[in-house]
Amino acid sequence: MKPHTILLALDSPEPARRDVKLGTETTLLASFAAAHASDLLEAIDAIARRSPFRHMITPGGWAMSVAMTSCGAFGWVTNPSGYRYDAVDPTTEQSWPPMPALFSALAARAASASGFPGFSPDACLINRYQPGAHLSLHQDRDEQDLTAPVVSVSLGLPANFLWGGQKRAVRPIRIPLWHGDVVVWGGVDRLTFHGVSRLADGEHPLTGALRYNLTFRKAR
Ligand code: MD6
Ligand code: FE
Repeated sequence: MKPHTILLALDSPEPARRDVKLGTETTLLASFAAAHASDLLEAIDAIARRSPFRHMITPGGWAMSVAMTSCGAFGWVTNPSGYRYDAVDPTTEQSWPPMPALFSALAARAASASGFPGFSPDACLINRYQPGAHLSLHQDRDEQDLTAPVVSVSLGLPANFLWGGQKRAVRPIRIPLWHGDVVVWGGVDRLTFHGVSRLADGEHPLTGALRYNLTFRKAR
């Protein structure tokens, strides 16, 4: 092998990867959404023009480093008294932008491919990370229907996903999530503690110095 061949392989930002089972009922579908990335990003921009990204304040009083907005019938919001799903965006005092058909179709296909047929999300939380932003270890437990999975789509800069256990004390493992990766998780893994490490500096051809994550859920 010529030296430049090796360099090319190391330079490649997204090495060829396979789907991986992260847990009994958790699947990483490598690059599953990559072909739709530009359309997804365009739709995110349109949503953010109606319901802008904002740094919500946690009940503890801290501004989150991750900027968030939502689309679909319900959006995820925080306020001094806790977290909840609301049909109204508190920033605009209007309903959230509708969920684009591309979003719900992609989420349903990913869920099906991972053993959760018939997934019909009514909420899509959109997270935007700039370098330094992170998400502390948490469980997704604000949804009424915990039998439905969560489908998570990563776009732009890569991030290390922290994947823990059923108790906060379990030390999480790190799983890099690349542009286009989709994680589907439900069933016995639905309440697994997880988070996202501080985003490293970088430049992605489609998003610049940003990472986006879409999480689809059945909130009600
Ligand atoms: C993120 N994701 O990747 C944050 N939650 O930016 C989550 O918090 C998450 O990816 C539940 C299921 C999948 C996720
Ligand atoms: Fe989460």
